[in-house]
Amino acid sequence: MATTTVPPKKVNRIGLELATYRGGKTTLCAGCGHNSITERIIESFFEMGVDPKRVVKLSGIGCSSKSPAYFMGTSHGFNGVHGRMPSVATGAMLANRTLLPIGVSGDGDTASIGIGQFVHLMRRNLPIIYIIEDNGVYGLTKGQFSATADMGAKLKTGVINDLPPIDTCALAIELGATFVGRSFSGDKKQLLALIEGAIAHNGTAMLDVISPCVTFNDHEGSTKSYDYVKDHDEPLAEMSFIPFFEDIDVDYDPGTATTVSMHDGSHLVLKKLGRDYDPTDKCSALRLLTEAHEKGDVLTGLFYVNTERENFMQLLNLVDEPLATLPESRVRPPKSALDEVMEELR
Ligand SMILES: Cc1ncc(C[n+]2csc(CCOP(=O)(O)OP(=O)(O)O)c2C)c(N)n1
Ligand code: SF4
Ligand SMILES: [Mg+2]
Repeated sequence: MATTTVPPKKVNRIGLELATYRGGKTTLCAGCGHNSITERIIESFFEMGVDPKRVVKLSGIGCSSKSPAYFMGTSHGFNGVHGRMPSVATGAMLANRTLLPIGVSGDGDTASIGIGQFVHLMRRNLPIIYIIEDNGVYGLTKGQFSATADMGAKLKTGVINDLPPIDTCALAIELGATFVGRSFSGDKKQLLALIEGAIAHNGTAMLDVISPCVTFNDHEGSTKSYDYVKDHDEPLAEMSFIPFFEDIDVDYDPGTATTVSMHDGSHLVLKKLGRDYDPTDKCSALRLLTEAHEKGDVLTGLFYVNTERENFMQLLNLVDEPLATLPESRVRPPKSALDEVMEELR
């Protein structure tokens, strides 16, 4: 009798299957861009061989902020108040710097109610992967314009947006984030390379991912619809990510590609698409974004990377061990130290 052999399931470099990186079943609308981003997060953490037990998932409020429930079900997680994920993330990292934090936010959560928290997170360069699932509307509360909606964009009801958008990438670069890019939920290859690069980065990695809301913002007149982004997407470069545990064997003409070495030994290879561009030049990144806005292009790719700047943990000169698990004898000043302070105040 013929025996059927079941092929072994693929495991990553730490012996885990892709299924380990999944979470609960999505409750978002079928076709929502946020679901595609979840898939890319699952694949990238699997491919990179990140231990889910090291990961902390953080979010605020919105359809986007529900996403962490749908990936890495065995990781730590905290669903904060609307727009307040950055302070929760900062606290978590101060308590345990050995964690790998991934924050998922929405354009409303980040660019409206949470903008004050966002700007301070960016300027601190906290080591975190911060993803904005950007659909230009408040999806959860039935599709009002958000602050990233383009001027002239039209709602289904016919209402026209007459305010200029906030470009979260330009803002993040200006403020000090050190790995900043934009992608589209429908561009699997580019988004995967960007998230893998973000995992390898040792500072704030801010990715604004255009993610159409099929229920409230996918019609003609919207500038965040699948059709509009497909027609106007201008990728800066063709991106590939080579993790530190794979040999770098790239055959390219140095005039046409740039390699970015990440702190963990991984590499991002950016093959130019007609444009001369240096992703380590902050001024040219800001100029490019301004020009793209003027032309109505949706520029995507890695706009800016700086692997040299100290992150928040290094700046604070924290000990390597998590503060949360240090014994009291190491976190509490002895009585003699307090007596000394009291003496100085006399
Ligand atoms: C303090 C507070 N204010 C307002 C709300 C109502 N509210 C819930 S989600 C949301 C906006 C969500 O938009 P976004 O972050 O873009 O997420 P999306 O649903 O589009 O993914 C608002 C205003 C709230 N929950 N809490
Ligand atoms: S309302 Fe929009 S953003 Fe929310 S789940 Fe549905 S498609 Fe996605
Ligand atoms: Mg939104």
